[in-house]
Amino acid sequence: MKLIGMLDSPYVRRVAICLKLLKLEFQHLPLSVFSTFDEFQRINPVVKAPTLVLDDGQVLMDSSLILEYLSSLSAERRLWPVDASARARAVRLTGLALAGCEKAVQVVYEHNLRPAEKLHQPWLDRVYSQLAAAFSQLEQALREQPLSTDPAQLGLAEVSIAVAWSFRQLMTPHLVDAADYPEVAAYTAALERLPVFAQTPAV
Ligand SMILES: N[C@@H](CCC(=O)N[C@@H](CS)C(=O)NCC(=O)O)C(=O)O
Repeated sequence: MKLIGMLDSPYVRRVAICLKLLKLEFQHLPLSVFSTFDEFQRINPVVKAPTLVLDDGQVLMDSSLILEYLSSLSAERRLWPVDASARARAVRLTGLALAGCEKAVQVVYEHNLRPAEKLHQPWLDRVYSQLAAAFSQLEQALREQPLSTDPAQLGLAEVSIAVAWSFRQLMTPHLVDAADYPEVAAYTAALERLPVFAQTPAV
């Protein structure tokens, strides 16, 4: 299997970390959807990161779908809790983390890809408020019920929260005051110290 995309993408990074948690062999090709667009396009004409190229040549995209596929390959390690109510919570937290990623990406694209005179402030304000809401909900959820930092217990919710917060910190540090999200920040810092995270760095 080949994972295509750069680890500064939270979507690529969460797939890379989960591949390691699932102990699946893969090769990583850190192509950029921007600076190496043509090379990326030759592998996946749609140019979406992450892209996963299977050994039989099939090209998968979308981190959630890729992770669903990868989960089916591992009998011993699960990325979601088995218990229905724990699973619902994990799905909820993962959705919040992914919304946080999506909104941070939108801010980056709005500032980096659109000419400054074409910035649409009402749209950006909406995105900022959605970004803050996603992390506020995560903060409250972690305050009510902490998540495990045991590497053996990590699943998609845990990985996605830490990856999302690190990405937001990296890309939009000016937008959110980390001091307002102490639980999310501390939880992320704890996971970033684990070997599987440290060996899969965003930068
Ligand atoms: N929902 C998708 C989002 C993936 C995504 O938007 N990736 C960005 C890189 S962070 C990308 O491919 N951008 C190029 C584009 O959308 O044209 C997923 O979970 O994989």
